[in-house]
Amino acid sequence: NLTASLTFPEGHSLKSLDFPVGLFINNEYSPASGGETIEVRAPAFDKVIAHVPRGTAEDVDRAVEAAQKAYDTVWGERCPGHKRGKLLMQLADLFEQHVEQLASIEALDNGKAYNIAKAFDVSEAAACLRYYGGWADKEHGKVIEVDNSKMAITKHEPIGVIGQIIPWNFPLLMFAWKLGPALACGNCIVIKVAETTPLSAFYATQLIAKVFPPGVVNVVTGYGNEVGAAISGHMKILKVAFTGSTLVGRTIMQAAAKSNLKPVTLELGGKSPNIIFDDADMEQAVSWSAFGLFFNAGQCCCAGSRIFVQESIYDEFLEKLTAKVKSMKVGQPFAADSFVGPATSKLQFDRITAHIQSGKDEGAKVHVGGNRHGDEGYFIEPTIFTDVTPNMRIAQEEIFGPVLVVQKFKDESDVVAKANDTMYGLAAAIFSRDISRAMRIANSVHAGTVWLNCYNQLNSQVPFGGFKQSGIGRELGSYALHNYTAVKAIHINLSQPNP
Ligand code: TXE
Repeated sequence: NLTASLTFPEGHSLKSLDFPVGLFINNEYSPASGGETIEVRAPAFDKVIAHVPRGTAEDVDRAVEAAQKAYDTVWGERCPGHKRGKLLMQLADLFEQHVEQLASIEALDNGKAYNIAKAFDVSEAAACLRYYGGWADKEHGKVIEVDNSKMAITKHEPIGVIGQIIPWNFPLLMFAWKLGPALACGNCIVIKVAETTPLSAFYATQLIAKVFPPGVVNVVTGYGNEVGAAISGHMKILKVAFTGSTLVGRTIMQAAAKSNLKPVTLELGGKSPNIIFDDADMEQAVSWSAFGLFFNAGQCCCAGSRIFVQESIYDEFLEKLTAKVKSMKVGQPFAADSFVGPATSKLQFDRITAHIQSGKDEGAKVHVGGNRHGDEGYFIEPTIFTDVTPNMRIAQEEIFGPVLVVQKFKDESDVVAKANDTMYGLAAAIFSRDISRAMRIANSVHAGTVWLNCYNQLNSQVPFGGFKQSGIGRELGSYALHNYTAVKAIHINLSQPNP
């Protein structure tokens, strides 16, 4: 049965939704070659809501063939940039027209609040596609002056068939971040969505089929060590882009090296420092800091999971942060005022609770929370740890849940050393009214993104990616286009005789 039939809780504007969930190859749906399926669960209710194909290496081969055929016949340089751009913008429009359906699926499948999925995930996904639609006819090469007897030019060509692998924390948004630049540059795609949250992408394939020729975008669902491994080790996939754990990022790079040396971009984990100086606007710093960690229940790669507060304001900040965190509503995705949703899967719930236990065992103090919330679904109480030392697991490892670690610092050099004491380098934030101080720290922290007096700000126009073990390459902005173009240099002899 290649259909998902979702029903939504009473009171929600949408009652039910049916849509296809087969492997999406050549704009058609099919079961997995092995005939097996994977259960998809709603984490807020802990119940099975759909079954999707458990794709195989053979299915990836079929998707690659479809993508190659589309690339050789209708896409790549055969479809001019302005036309590719128009199609991307049409898809953006369709995302917006289907915002209610897409956000409802996201809320059920991932557990995030419907209102947030609508205002953020789906809107930003559409904005991203539209932004890259604008780039599709603007990624030009150069004319390079050498001497009068010859001319050299560069062309920015598409790479060909590319592979992409995405996680479950922002299922539709990550899908758009990957599709946008790759399609704008003229590549064909084989993408694996996360096995836990595949449904919004499946709904989106119906919209893709309305806009793009068959084979341009192919979606293969399945497990990482099956479909993901087949993509990253494929001889005919010429580039792979991945978002997920640092551990799997390493595996992807090894598979790329062992197969055809395909270039790799990786957007991996983080343990991002959020630094509060004594001259910060206290109310704003508290509010952004709570948002910086608890947004998406802490399941953000750039989550501000290590807060450093200057000694003299530590007590006041902690008191206000505690009040703010206690006021955040933990709840069902379809309740209007929910802010903190559940962990997206049982596996993640178990990983987060194990981290909380390790904090308790290693002697940190649970200042707020620290337990499961309720008895239905994978909810965890928003948690703050204090009395943390830098070597504790909760201070070093990415928890990827609603768990915050608050520490004190003395002065600028102390906090820079503490902030950089991590293998990660994805993001950092600084709260201060002194722009010179804020910029000094911004220049000193090892992070691909630095927010001054705000947190979790992401725009399609602005590059995003990690230093150190947080990744390789940049997504978003014009920077992401470099991941998806092959530069060709052409030398034209005008009058130079062979000596
Ligand atoms: O990640 P995985 P998981 C971090 C976060 C989280 C931890 C584990 O700390 O707690 O990772 O989450 C596919 N070859 N992030 O286990 O396994 C997998 O099917 C190819 C941070 O979910 O990395 C899925 O599609 N692919 C992060 C995707 O990789 C493989 C977002 C991500 O899953 C594979 C998610 C393999 N061998 C987790 N194994 C971020 N940067 O935002 C798995 N996959």
